[in-house]
Amino acid sequence: MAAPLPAPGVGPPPDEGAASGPCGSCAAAPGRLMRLGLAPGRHDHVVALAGNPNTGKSTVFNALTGLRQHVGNWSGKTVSRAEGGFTYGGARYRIVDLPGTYSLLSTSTDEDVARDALLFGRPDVTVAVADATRLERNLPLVLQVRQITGRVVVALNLVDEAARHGITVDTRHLSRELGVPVVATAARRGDGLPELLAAIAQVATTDDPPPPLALVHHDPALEEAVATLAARVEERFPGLPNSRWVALRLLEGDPGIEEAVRAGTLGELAGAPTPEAAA
Ligand SMILES: Nc1nc2c(ncn2[C@@H]2O[C@H](COP(=O)(O)OP(=O)(O)OP(=O)(O)O)[C@@H](O)[C@H]2O)c(=O)[nH]1
Ligand SMILES: [Mg+2]
Repeated sequence: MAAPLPAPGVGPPPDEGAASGPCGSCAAAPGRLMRLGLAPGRHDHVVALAGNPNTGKSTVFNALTGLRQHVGNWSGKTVSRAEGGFTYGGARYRIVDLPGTYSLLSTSTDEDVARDALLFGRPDVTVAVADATRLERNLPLVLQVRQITGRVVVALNLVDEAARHGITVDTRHLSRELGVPVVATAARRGDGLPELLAAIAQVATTDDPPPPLALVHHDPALEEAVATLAARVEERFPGLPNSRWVALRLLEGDPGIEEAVRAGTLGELAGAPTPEAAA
């Protein structure tokens, strides 16, 4: 296991390729982090940080990249996506810090940024950062993320705060229930980040991720409507992931998704050709 990471946010952001991690000269060794700052260019894996507002996403982002995304004790600090990089175990990662969101069913513009990145950006790993002191409020988003992908790691953050309130979370049980790794972290002081990195690397490289949690409907009429509509969505937006999710939103009358379908921009979110371009 790698040594604990030093506290994040000390010193200026490193230059591209410069090492600021605990083992700058041995980035290719397994279990070692090298922070790459902005790190444009090639990468092996993309990691997205998702979660409710104020759960510590930017704190994790800063610790892994050496960058200094705004961190503060109020919700809604991150309003657009920020990207940085690190290497770990010889692989190069691009990591995306997203605005906090309570739901992928969206909402506000900030939340749309997060929703679109998660649903249509197809990250290799989604790290769902959850607040251990308010787990019940954080789990709906974690479950929604699990419904779109099995390539998920849950960072159960703020466990230091939780401990102060006498709260402990059975991470093993939670991991079993969700079917993905759950790692306890106190990101502000670097606790659990080596374990989080190991879980990210494992999920990024596995050939056999668990399937997304099923969007099951017990009403056969609804199931048929979802299947029919999903097929139409796929036809109109070839290559669009999560067409069943889109179909459900359309049936619910989600105005943002309706507009993206009507304007033909839904495909662009996935990097797929627009219907016009594909025609
Ligand atoms: N005690 C404690 N505080 C933490 C921990 N992680 C982050 N914080 C603090 O929690 C607050 C929110 O952290 P951020 O990283 O800005 O949270 P965020 O999820 O990016 O917030 P938004 O961008 O608004 O969604 C800051 O004051 C951090 O210093 C932790 O593990 N323990
Ligand atoms: Mg943030």
